[in-house]
Amino acid sequence: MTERTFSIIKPDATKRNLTGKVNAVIEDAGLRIVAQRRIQMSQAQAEKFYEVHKERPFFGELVEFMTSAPVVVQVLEGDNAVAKYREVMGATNPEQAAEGTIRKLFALSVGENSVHGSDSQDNAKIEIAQFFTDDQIVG
Ligand code: RTP
Ligand code: MG
Repeated sequence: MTERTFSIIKPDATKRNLTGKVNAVIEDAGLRIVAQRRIQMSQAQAEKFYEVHKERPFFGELVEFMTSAPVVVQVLEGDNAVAKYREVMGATNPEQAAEGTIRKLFALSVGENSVHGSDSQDNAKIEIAQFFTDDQIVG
């Protein structure tokens, strides 16, 4: 089933000029980038986006990292896009990520792990709406 997921190319990747290389892996996997914008996340935006993790010990570090440099926010479309993109991203910890995944190829550590992808269709809808209006998504 064609669906959409939300992606962020994180600061460690934008700082190393890897946006195009990450996008090539996304497109080679059959996902279509149907919206994309480079932004500097504010502290409030990052805190809201990662609200589910606010009690976790790494929350402060995570917000600091996500606001440390520009990020690229994206909407990806394709067959089973949510699950497919999680597969393409690889495990949260790059040491456990499978060969050929974005995190295996590019991530520096469990914190600086190059990309975010929604973990469910419900969260994908919520996350997309935080950064894009419907008319900004062109499928
Ligand atoms: P994401 O939400 O960014 O797509 O990553 P994920 O689902 O694979 O991982 P999640 O458990 O949702 O954690 C969100 C992000 O928090 C950072 N993190 N740091 N220092 C740590 O132990 C730690 N654990 C998680 C990572 O940047 C992770 O992607
Ligand atoms: Mg997550």
